[in-house]
Amino acid sequence: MDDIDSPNSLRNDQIAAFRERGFIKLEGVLPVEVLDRFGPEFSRIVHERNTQTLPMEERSTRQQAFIQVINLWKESEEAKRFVFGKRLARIAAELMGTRGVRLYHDQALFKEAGGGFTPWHADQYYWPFATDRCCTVWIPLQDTLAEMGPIAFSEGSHWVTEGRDLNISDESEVRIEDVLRSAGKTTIEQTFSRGDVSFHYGWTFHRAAGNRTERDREAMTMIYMDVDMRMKEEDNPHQQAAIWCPGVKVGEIIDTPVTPVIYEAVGR
Ligand SMILES: O=C(O)CCC(=O)C(=O)O
Repeated sequence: MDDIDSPNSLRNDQIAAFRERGFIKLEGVLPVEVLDRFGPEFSRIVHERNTQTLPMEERSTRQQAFIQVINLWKESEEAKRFVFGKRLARIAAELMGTRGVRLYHDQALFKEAGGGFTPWHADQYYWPFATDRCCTVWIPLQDTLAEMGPIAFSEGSHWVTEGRDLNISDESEVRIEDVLRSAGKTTIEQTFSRGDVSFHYGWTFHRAAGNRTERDREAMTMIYMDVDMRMKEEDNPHQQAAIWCPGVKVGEIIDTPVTPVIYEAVGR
């Protein structure tokens, strides 16, 4: 009923589309029973750990965009069960063409009722990774129509290098929008039903509209990296390698107790 480990086969054209476009939305990957089981646990943890108490109008753009809680897997066995599930991890490995994936971290992104837009950014800006074999799975916990602010991607933007050095901010929204317009890129915003998920590469530019409804838009995410990912020199203060890759030296595989292997293909 609530299986999160069994394989979900991908077609070759889906893998090709992911690599070409930089993202893919996959329908019905998780049974709704899984969301019924784990969704309330994620909400519980987010509301318990949330420290944001400012009224919306007094917050920065980033603070208006979402409540962010990292590494729910460390908070409860139930959350860990989901985050360590093999189904999504295997899809990530197959999309990226790696022999397996490690978890970098998970994070819940709850866009509150009336919450603001998520500015354009690329996630890999925040990670000290030597290659681009990393991705995020975005898992909405409810049906997500356009007015709730589903994640939206710039098609083929993982090839665009300008704008990669921008922290998520008002500046990134304006400058990356400009870069993508000049490059002739198209923004793809799709609605999600419960059970649908999307994957995007670390360098794929994405954003989300504000939540114009009276209900929170709850999303869970996991960041996967190539099982053989090596650490590079930090190139901005947000990467905080000492915290996220404890004990790892530049050039070494990010093999630590907090970056566990979630899926590895056997016999390859
Ligand atoms: O949920 C959002 O509003 C943004 C999602 C995002 O930036 C991500 O999953 O990498």
